[in-house]
Amino acid sequence: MDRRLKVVPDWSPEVADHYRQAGYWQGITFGQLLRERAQHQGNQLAVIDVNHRWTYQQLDQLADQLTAGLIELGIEAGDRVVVQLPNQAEFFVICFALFRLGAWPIMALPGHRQAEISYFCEFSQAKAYFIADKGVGFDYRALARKVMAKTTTVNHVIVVGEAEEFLSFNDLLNTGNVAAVHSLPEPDPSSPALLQLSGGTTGAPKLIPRTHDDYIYSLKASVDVCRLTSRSKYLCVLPVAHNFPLSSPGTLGTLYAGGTVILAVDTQPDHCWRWIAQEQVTMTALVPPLVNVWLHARQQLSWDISCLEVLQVGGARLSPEVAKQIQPVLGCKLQQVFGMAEGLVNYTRLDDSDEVIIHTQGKPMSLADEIRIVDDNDEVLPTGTVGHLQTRGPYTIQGYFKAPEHNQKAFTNDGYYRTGDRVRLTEQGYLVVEGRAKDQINRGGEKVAAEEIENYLITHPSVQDAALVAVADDVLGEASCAFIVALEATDDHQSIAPPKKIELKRFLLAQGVANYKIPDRFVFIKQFPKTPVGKVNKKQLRALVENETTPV
Ligand code: OOB
Repeated sequence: MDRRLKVVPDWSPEVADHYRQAGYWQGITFGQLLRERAQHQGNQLAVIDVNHRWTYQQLDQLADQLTAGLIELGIEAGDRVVVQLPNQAEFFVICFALFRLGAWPIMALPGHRQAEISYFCEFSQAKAYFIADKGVGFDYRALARKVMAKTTTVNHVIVVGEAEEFLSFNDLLNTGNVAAVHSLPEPDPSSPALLQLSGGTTGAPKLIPRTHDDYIYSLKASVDVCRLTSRSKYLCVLPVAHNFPLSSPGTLGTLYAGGTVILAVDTQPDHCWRWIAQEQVTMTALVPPLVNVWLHARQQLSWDISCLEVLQVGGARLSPEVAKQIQPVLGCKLQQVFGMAEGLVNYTRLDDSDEVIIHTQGKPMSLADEIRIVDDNDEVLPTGTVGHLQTRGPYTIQGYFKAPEHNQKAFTNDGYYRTGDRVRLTEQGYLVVEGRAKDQINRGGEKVAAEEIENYLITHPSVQDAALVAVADDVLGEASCAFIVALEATDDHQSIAPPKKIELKRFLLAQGVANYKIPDRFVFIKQFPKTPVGKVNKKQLRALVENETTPV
């Protein structure tokens, strides 16, 4: 059987054996990992946030208590559970409890709204949904009410904080039989530990099954490259569930190394630098737009952040001009990170030359990563030529969860993932990201699938057609621009007036679409330019805005 057609596509037995024999896959689970850390360095601080300072032993104990509570609720191995929390310590209790049970957390982002969350629940048939009561001016219980009004599968909403009519996280910690947790069967390390979210290129978001074996290996390799130790202190500024701050090496990598994770609730320098100075943070990670904010703040703020050794930047293109300023202005080393939730992560190395650190996006973290750069016909190109990046390896998935048709397009017959990125390889084997072939907008690290938003827009009664494209933006790097062909008022459609921008924004928000996916600009156009094969010519649309030949 074609492995891409499976519900959870996996590696062939031969390849899996090889990854085990070679020591990439260690055959351990996340539950065991935390238990081991708790036994050997129980008193070391594991997670810090504004309200908590938990040691490894406390985190381990809380994870056991929650596992016991989840058993009482009937959550079992293989069940899916949507987790949507801002950066707070309970996130790790929830994840490790689900890891221990063998249930699969779906890593929703705090910015997701009804459209995304309902889709995750229904598509994955999730049994439970974890939220915080409130976060940055938003009440997640109100969102949960909307989700619950429609869902056919979710039985439990569990709230960290004031639960109102839902289940309280704190109560759940004290309801189960903790002794029973110790006799739970250990999940198979080759089974999924979690479902990550894809940046997406299609109408429906894709879920990425990451196994205990593959994800733990990606932590180990990241920790080696980034030289994390039990003395490392990692400040998590980006949303914790995202693959970059979660695993590259991020928070889970820091816990793998036995270090301390500090969770920031705000990305602003004043808040983050206070943490850095107070906790003697050694490493953190940002997306490019935040780097600019931090660089500009340096003049005004006098926090001593000299303890910060490494600033990782990734998720979107970092310009060499900005890259150059990091060491002189912030006083720490830059590490560029080019990764993807599907697997492959590239890092510049800490001892690379300035030339490499400033001008490339790094090289694969593992010798077992296989990469190739190909033309439109999948033919391998000579070194130095820009082409499509394809990859496979011990921590790059073989297919998305429950997406057989899409998998046949997104993965080659020989198991390579088509990343959709256009890159070139330098003589020294480093990758430079030159562009993108996938139909996606990268809003400063936040990914928007064009088709998803176009599908919503064309359901508006006065929209005939819609095309979402990326346009250059000084702050975000890229912003999203929706081109709209309005439905002409004909005899049959007398009542239809051309829509206004604000109306379309409200329309999308009313559909429950996350804020960051709302187009930054709208441009009305009579008809779309077409390519020779009759597709919408997005390149030409982009040029219209960039040359400002159309009033925006
Ligand atoms: C990370 O993961 P995703 O899944 O949100 O997005 C992956 C895509 C890549 O395919 C590429 O198009 C873009 O984001 N990207 C970059 C980049 N890092 C990611 N484009 C240019 N330069 C970079 N440095 O974004 C992600 C996952 C793990 C580690 C780091 C980033």
